[in-house]
Amino acid sequence: MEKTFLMVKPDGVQRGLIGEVVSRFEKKGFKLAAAKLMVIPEELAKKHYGEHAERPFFGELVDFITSGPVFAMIWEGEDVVKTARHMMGATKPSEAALGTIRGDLGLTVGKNIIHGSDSLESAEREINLFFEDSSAINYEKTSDAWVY
Ligand code: FUP
Repeated sequence: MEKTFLMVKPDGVQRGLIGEVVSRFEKKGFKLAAAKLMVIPEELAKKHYGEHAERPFFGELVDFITSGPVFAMIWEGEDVVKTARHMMGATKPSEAALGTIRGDLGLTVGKNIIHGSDSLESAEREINLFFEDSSAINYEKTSDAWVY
């Protein structure tokens, strides 16, 4: 089954939105395969956001994402990468549709509550960066029979 990497960013953790975010993906029917509360080391943050290394906001981005705990997760399900991106909403909360996480709960592009992989390739890369091979739990979710 397809997997993606999602992360409640430091603003979401501080605002008490872990449960809200997890709840949306649970209700949609996706399966949580791994989760951990962690403070991202600077080196990992730089690798994770490597594609933005030349952008003017890179320093701020790394400072922000390492500024406090994040809640890192692996979620599984049919088309989870693309569907999770829809559920997150556009990068800028001012452009994110209502009903999405960023559209409902965010105000600024920097503090936009959630990160989610933008392709199958980045999902694999980010899962490998944040989780050990063995940490995704393979289990049967009985409600899956009612989702698929
Ligand atoms: P997204 O995939 O929607 O998280 O967006 P990007 O990968 O394009 O950007 C990653 C993060 O960089 C965003 F969550 C917020 C930050 N960012 C800025 O701070 N300023 C910008 O102009 C663009 C992105």
